[in-house]
Amino acid sequence: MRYACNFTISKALKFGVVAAQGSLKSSLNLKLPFKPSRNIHMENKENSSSRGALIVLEGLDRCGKTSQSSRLYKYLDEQGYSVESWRFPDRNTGVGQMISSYLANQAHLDDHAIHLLFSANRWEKRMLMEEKLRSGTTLVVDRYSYSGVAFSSAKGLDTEWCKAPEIGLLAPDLVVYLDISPEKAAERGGYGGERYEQLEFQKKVANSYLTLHDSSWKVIDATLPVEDIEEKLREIVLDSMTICQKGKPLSQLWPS
Ligand code: NYM
Ligand code: MG
Repeated sequence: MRYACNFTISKALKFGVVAAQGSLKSSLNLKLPFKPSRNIHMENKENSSSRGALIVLEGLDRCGKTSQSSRLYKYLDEQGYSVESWRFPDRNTGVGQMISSYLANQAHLDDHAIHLLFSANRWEKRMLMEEKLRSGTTLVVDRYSYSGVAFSSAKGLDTEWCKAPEIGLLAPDLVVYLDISPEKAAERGGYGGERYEQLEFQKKVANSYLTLHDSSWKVIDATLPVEDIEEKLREIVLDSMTICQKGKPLSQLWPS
């Protein structure tokens, strides 16, 4: 059976093109020819709720998320923005190490148990995440709750059950789904020996992802040349960062 995800997502959801924003440095130069005094900054209400953006990249294994995340991080950093590159699972914590050995097939866990560990791995970073965003740092995050639900529900777990432990985590300002068919992703090679890195399973994950789209999602065709993806990504990310900088309130999963 021909896999329909690539067609459905890429063509059905039109990519929202936004005008590229200038760098933070240059926009500051434009708006503020003088150095603002501390008082002006404190009195400006809009400025006080200004924050960084929570940007999430999602997609199948081998869709190019990790390299696009690092290219995006490098670009934003070079432009002078306060930005950090994060990823889930975060394998550096105790919980992350349990997840890592599960993925490496060294530990065997009940599907529900590993789902909750992936979720706990996000919860243990939630407070830090909020602090970073409120302090004005933009986070570029490689996988988040959507991976959690897509991969676990692809095993047959109930979607609503999978979503429950994610409720209350910070909602991303932007989710970029790098859209590739499972067959094309598999052709790229480089599936390691990790659990889940199999074509038949990735087909199920792709279908699960389809049910998760919400208003924070944008889809980019992951089969485009790397530079084209990078350019589209920058445009939508800068747009999202501008909105957050103006004082968009933080919200929580799951958005309606
Ligand atoms: N994964 C990732 C999950 O099953 N649930 C989650 O919550 C997250 C964040 O881990 N195949 C799966 C998806 C991947 C695997 O991630 C490892 P990565 O980005 O390939 O290192
Ligand atoms: Mg992977």
